[in-house]
Amino acid sequence: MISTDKGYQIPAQVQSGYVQFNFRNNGRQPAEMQIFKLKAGVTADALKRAISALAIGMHTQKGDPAALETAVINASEMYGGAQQLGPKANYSMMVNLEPGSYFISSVSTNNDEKSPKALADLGFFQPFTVAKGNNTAKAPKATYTVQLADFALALPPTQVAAGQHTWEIVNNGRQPHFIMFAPLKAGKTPEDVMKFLAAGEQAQGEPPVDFEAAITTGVLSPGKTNFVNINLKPGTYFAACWITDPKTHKPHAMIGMTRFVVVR
Ligand SMILES: [Cu+2]
Repeated sequence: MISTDKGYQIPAQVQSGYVQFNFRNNGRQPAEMQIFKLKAGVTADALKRAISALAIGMHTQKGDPAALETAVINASEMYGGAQQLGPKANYSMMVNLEPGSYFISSVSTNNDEKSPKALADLGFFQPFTVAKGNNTAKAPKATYTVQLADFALALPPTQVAAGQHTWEIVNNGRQPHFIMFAPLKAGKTPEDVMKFLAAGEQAQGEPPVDFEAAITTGVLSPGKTNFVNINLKPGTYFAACWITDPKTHKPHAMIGMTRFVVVR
């Protein structure tokens, strides 16, 4: 599953069951490759329109983010994937897929500030079919488990070991969730991060976490699980989910979905 500057190169079909996804970004910008399953009765065009509207809405900060997200939720089931995958970066994960009509897409825009376009309208919306077959792959063994809930993050109770590990990311909530691990900048503390978060749009100065170095899973619909292979370096990470709660209109990070992880 490769992302380029012009779109994706992905297989047309995979077999149902546990599927290993190896994402690779060969483009010059951060890539997003999220897995969407078309809900029954929804057309591919309707899903693409909902994804494009959300991408433009997030970019221009116009429109109600919760309503734009709800349109995507109503059109699809989300099975995770890669978000914010840097140029030349790889990200692999395993997910259990039922037969159906799926898409890899991006909920981002291009870099045209004057008239931003949704990447979904520029080739970053590629179909693939999940067909019944004789796939006997089993769920991998995970070293760490993360439970996503409305609205909390349950992480391993103790510090985690640096290096490549398989993490099981489970959405036990009733809303979609994901998890971002962003390293704290040198000299910054969890208190600095929580102050910055509480200030919201009034926050001053540089963020205390390095968002560009963050490792971010794709969005998971309720009940979905991803087994992701991630490599955390020693340090303290800010873990958060940024989906919007349709009731409070706040990002999940502002209503409980934050934690700090010490990696040694
Ligand atoms: Cu969330």
